[in-house]
Amino acid sequence: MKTSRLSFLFLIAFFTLISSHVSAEDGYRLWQRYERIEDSALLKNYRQLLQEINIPGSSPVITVIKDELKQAFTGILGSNIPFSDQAVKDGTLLIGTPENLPRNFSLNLKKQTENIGPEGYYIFSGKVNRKNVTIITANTETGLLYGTFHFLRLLQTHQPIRDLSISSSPKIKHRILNHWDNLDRTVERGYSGFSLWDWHKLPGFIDQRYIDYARANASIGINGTVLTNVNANALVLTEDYLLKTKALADAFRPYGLKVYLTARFSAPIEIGQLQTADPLDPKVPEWWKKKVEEIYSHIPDFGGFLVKADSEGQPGPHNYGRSQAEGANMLADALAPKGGIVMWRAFVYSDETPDDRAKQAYNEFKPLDGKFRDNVLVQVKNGAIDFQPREPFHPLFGAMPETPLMMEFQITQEYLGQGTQLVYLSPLFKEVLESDTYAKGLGSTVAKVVDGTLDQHQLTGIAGVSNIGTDRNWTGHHFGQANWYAFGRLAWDHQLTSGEIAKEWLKMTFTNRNDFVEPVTSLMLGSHEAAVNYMTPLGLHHIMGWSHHYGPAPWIKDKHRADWTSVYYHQADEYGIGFDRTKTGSNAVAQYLPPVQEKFGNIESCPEKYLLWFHHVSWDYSMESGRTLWNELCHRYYSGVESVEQMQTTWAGVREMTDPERFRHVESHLRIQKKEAEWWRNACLLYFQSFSKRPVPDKYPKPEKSLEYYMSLDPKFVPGI
Ligand code: BDP
Repeated sequence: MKTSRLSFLFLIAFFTLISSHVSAEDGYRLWQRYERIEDSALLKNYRQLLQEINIPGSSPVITVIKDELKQAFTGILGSNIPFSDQAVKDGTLLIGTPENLPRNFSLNLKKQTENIGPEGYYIFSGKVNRKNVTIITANTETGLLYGTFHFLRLLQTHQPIRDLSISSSPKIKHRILNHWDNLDRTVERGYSGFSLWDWHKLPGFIDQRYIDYARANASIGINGTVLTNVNANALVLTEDYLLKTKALADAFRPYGLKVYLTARFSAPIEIGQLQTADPLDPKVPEWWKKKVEEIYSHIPDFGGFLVKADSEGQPGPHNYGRSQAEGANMLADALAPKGGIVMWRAFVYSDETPDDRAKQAYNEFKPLDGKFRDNVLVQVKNGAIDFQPREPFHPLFGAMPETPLMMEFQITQEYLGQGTQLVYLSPLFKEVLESDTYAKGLGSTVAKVVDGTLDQHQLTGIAGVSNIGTDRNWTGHHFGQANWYAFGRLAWDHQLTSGEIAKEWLKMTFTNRNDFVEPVTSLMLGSHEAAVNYMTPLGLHHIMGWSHHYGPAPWIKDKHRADWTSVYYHQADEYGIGFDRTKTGSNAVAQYLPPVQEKFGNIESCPEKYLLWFHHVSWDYSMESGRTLWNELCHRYYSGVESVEQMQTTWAGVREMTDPERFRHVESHLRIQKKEAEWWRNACLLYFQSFSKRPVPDKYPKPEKSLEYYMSLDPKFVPGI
């Protein structure tokens, strides 16, 4: 008796151990975990409506769809659903283009697919020919893939799937990740390990990671990937590397993911033995034409080039006295016959700092409006300086109606807490997209510039600088995944709200439990504002650590170029703080259209979140809250830290609903975030106090250490440089 009882207990312990191991969560599966539904009524309902799958065809894309469904249904419903090409019956899930679906089930679908373009889809469920069916249809197989992922999202988030009639197509054509990955696998501004691309083992070895990366992108509609750093290495355009690139392109193709490369402007010299890279020297365009032909001979659907020129040491047309348009058009002409595009970055500013850095891109590009070829997009960062925690929208949006402008966001959190902080970026993305340029009167939002509706552009694009690396959970911080996810979802439909996106992501990534989703959604929604408060409140910017940009360093000065120092940007003195960009200062504000100019240019109407971006303001200036500027600054820095404490409390409250592995990971990162937030607050307030000469209000705890202490901190080996 005793022995069998003991062995029984042992067995129980053993299985508990095994099952806890099986359910260990390391974040690898992202939002594609396909967890089993526990609610038996819901499960029954889904099973009833999904009894077999009918998908005509066997192409690579169809195979991908089938594999995904198998994996998803086995997970979500606990058992696979059989594929069948027999007569349609109740509970059949039909997936196909109108031409491929069984005849009497495709009749009305032609109409539904008329206006959804090549990537859109239509999902229907209900009675057709007296059968209860679900139909996913689209004009192309890629559309079917996107529709399938939408349908799976409904199941993953426990939505009803009866009586569906969902039509969706992307608002923006090119939805692209920019990897700042080097050929040696380091990642510029990467905080999640090394580059995914194992160039050394390519083309021979196709890592399963490539496939899972492509799946994840397809599930959110990302359809392009620039594999290499904008600070480019010409070697990637040599035959060896093109064969490696081809292997990646082949792996990604069934997922609708196109491959692009960065083109180093001086490549004709570096790998082509030419003496010059001058776009007007006939040998140079000729070289690019041949290079492009070579690329397309390997990769027939190659997407095109992304170019950083004349910026931060990168070569460009300026080296030959040529314009940005002359440079871009040369590459565009080479790519045009093959259908490729050029994404030419507007992040151009001089080494000599002749003018406010915020003004330079506009000054350079605005006069070139209308001078670019039809297959050129000018890729503009969301703000005029550089991916700061908060920036007013870039004045080029709304200023170049003849040129398609592509949005560039930074998903990797170079200036927003890097790999250690939870900062949900959707509110930042939305704030920029919803900003009104007034280019064509009220309602001319940045989103409408980017999606082409404001100026009737067909060629449209949006780019996000990737935060993905070899870390097991892809993004270092588990919540970094949410930023990749949110970028993709907004690229598809910028009208989604940050809350909707957060909820979807949380449900699929963690759990559908309301008592988890609700509090953690608010945690996420407040996290960007919190970071702005403890880093750069009220329009402050670029006061972070020298070169690595980690932690606070508002004291940085006397470097070889003024616009890489902090004092250049905050301009603190005994009178006050802030960069005067009005008429009395650099007048950068004049680059906006009049209604925006007036709003930002007037200290009374300038939104306080941008106050110190545009104005040099007295320490005693009276703020909306009734506090003086100095006291408001103190208030913001302290409330930023308090918000992080609140985030910690919220997270502690969901322990029971989270798996221990990810719970602890996030918990410890929040602890780091709290320390870093305090570091920011203390360092900045003590430093600015040396100008303001005003006390930190008594109600706040005093910083424990001195300004000298904070100034002496010098973190070494910060990742991502
Ligand atoms: C800056 C980064 C730098 C990038 C540059 C760019 O610090 O590493 O090369 O942006 O976008 O913010 O080109």
